[in-house]
Amino acid sequence: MRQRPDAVRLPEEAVGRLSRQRLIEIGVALVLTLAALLFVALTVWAAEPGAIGIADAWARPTIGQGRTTAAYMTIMNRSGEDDLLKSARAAAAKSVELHQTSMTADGVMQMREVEDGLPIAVGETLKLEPGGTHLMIMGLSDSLAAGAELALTLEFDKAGAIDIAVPVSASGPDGVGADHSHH
Ligand SMILES: [Cu+2]
Repeated sequence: MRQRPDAVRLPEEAVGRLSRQRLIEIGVALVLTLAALLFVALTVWAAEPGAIGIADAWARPTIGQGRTTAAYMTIMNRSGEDDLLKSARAAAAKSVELHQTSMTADGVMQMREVEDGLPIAVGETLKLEPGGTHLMIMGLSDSLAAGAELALTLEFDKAGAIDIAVPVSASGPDGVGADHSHH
């Protein structure tokens, strides 16, 4: 027996209604998922003020009775505006200075304090590394041994204060600075 076109269309419409309903359900599920993702994203964003990223931080162990050391790290400015690392401090130290190492004309390594802070433009990465710019940590209340952690606070012009825990290690995460000849 030949089916009339009408008889064929009816079940199709039923299927059509079903899938529309399913589409709405999927749509609602998607919206809820997106809302959840957005919430997570906003939470992460809030935990990273100004979206300044800090990676590969490390500080040298102190030597003997010395209570001075240097800390290094990579700072990425993923925020939407230029920023400036103004200063740093540590509860365990009397002072933390921003230092720049340079070579004099006669080949002597010198460190000088960076008075006006370290600018980091949008999208730029600032590397604090042995032989270059570093944080000089002075007047530590105790020695720092490899394996310990040093709590530091970085003060940015726009992003404000960012607390980091700096692992104490004889060399950086990628093995840099293992020799002790300079800061
Ligand atoms: Cu220094």
